[in-house]
Amino acid sequence: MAALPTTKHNLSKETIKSGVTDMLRTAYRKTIATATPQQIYNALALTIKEHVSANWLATHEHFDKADVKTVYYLSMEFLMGRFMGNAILNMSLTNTAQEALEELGIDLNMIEEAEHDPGLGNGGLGRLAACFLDSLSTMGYPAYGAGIRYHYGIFEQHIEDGHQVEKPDNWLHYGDPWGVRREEYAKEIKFGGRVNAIKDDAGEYRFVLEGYQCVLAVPHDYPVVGYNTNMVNTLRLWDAEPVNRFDLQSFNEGQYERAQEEQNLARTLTAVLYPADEFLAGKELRLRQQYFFISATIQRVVEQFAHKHNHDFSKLPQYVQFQLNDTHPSLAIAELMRILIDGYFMPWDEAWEITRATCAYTNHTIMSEALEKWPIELFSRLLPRIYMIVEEINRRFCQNLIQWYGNDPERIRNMAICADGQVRMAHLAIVGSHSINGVAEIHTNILKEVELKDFYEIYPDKFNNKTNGITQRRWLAKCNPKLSTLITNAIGDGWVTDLNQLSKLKPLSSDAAFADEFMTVKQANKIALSNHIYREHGITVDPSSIFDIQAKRLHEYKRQLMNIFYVIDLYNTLKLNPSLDTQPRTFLFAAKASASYRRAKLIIKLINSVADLVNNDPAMDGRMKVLFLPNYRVSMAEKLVPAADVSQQISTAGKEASGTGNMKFMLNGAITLGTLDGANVEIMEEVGRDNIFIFGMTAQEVQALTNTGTYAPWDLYNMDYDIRNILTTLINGTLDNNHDLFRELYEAMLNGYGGTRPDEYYVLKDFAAYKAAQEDISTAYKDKNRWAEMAIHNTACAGKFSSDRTIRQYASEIWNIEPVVRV
Ligand code: 26Q
Repeated sequence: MAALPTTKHNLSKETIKSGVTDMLRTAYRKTIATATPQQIYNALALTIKEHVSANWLATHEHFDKADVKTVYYLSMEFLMGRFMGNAILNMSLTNTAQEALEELGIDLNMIEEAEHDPGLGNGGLGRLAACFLDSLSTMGYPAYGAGIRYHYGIFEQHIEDGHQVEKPDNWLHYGDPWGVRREEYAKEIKFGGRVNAIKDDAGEYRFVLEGYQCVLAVPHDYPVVGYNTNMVNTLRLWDAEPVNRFDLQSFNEGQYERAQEEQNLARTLTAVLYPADEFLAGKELRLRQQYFFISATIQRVVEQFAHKHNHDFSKLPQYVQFQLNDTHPSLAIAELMRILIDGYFMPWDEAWEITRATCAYTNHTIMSEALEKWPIELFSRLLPRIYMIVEEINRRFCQNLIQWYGNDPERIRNMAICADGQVRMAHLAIVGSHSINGVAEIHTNILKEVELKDFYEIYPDKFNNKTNGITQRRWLAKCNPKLSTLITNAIGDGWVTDLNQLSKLKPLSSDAAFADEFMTVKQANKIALSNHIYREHGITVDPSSIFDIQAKRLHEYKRQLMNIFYVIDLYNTLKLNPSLDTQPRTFLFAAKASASYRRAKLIIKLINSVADLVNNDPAMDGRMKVLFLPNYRVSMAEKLVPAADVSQQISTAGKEASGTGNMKFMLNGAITLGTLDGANVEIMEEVGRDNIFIFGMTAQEVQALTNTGTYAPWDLYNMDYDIRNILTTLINGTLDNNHDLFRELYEAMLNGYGGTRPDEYYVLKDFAAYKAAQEDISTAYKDKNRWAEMAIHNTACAGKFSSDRTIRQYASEIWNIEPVVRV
């Protein structure tokens, strides 16, 4: 395969300086002295983008010439985090940029902080997509990310009187320096209407949509700069625009209302990201969003392929792979069928074979609430031709089932794509893909053995595991420069592109001098976080206390409730026994709750009420502090991760598909306090049982207990003094004046409330084990040498969790794609 042309990153200090000053003058009529940090940020970003653009162009010219196989990562979410610092790091421009700005009298860090953190995702699934793009570029795989250019990202979380309040996140407000609008590739997307069947000359039926609504999908391209490579991939985010700014024809035909409708559709379609994760909000607009970016992407890919390969679509799977990030993009299967059949008159069987060989599906959850199902009424009204195709896929699939199993109506109803008045997107994704993967060993096993058992039986070869990973460029090199430098001084910088090299640190975990330096870095990071917290919230935290962090979306299965219960327990204990010798702790929480998830929001209020109680009690000074840090996002994670001593990964076993925060914390030398769930299991395998705090029921035990239906939290209440005391604190006025605010949580634990089973996520069941593990941690922390050894060992064992490893496995085991040669 032809090599990528060499284009060196030769941006000089002087070029950066003149670029910034010129840009400030042209764009804002400002000088360095008078420009705002935002303006300087934009000027610097544009300067760097201009430089990136040369490589970006060259990369795509090369792709075109060499006719490379390309992977399209289809995702409703890309949680990219700030662009600029990452681009600077990956292009090895950190020193140059720092010096250039210094000579202009500006601090680069301050300018980096001026970049709005684009929140085009909810949590793990969106951030995984971003890590994958970084790895794809760094390792030289031709790839596109394809998604939606939401005008408003995940809401800004404010805390008012302890409650979560959502405010719009207008990330485009100060401009969009990294995006390139590419009108020339715009595509029309059709909704609604009627399908007309017309017989063609050969007597074949052709299906034509009439009376539809139409919007224009316009791509905005963002560069994905890899580390130390001249290859630049593309994140293509589609934005909606009216087909005709003012539809004269419709106006003249008296269809003014239709034109108005289309204007409104365009405005609302890409307005907001749905702020729900693992929590179904089955709204029409979401289905529209899905079809919008899928249809645009597939249309463009097929058109480009047809042009290049002379319409020989049998080769499509050899050149194109679509990876579906959960079921959200699974309309891709039906849309590809539609285009091949209606657009290129391909027979069904041929189109089906090509489609299946081109699509692959990743499952990210076993929470049944998150499984996407659409009412047939809605689906067929909004996407009538797509529905016909889905129906036909379903009909043929059910026919096969009858062949394989005989007439077993129960089984067929369970496995069908269309049943009970709904379209089940997971079933469509499974049937229409050549690969189905889970995101950690235990998760994939649960899919095979429980959740998707029936499908595994008929398609055993399609199922495979791809344990998640994270990019060490953002999650160590960028966010923790002090630790990076220490590691590089010890073992060289090979780890930046080969994380397994961290294992060279293993012997150093018992080296006193290295351990000292390692813990000095940790301490410095804790001080930096403390200073940040003081600046933002006026609260002082003690950097010598244990920094115990749980940062992730708020969900009952993640059990933030268990964490805050332990805080209440510790408070109760210290009140009763003030002279108790405990290790000072700072409990840090950060989490957004889905806007419509009432109980999750109540848990946030509870955390804040407990924080008020504890932090305002002078008896707790120097003993414990509790903080809820508002508006968790990628840029906040970058501050928390380097400063953590303890990483809380405490989901009910069997519920967290993988988790990726667990990997970020471990990489930065935090010790995991966790259940045997998701990737925690594999973290334990890597670090060994002595370097992690594991507690609680296993997934099998949870499954078994759930199946017996005998779990009775009242027994625990009656037998366990701690539990009784904690639950009483919820309702006795200690935390709120009206006594009833947290009654729902009390009821949910003991009796079930609002349709949930009593203590559905086994918080009380696992509590004693959790408390014991927390006490083990306090004891362990006292032995500074042992703790340092554990911390270093965790970093040293993080090699497996690089997204580079994950992507290499996707590339060889699912996509069958080779990297472009690097020069
Ligand atoms: C579905 C329907 C309607 C509206 C929203 C949704 C929706 C949106 C987002 C459903 C799920 C999500 C996000 C899921 C997610 O982030 N899952 C996480 O994926 C990570 C990456 O694989 C795993 O590490 C986590 O364990 C998993 O929870």
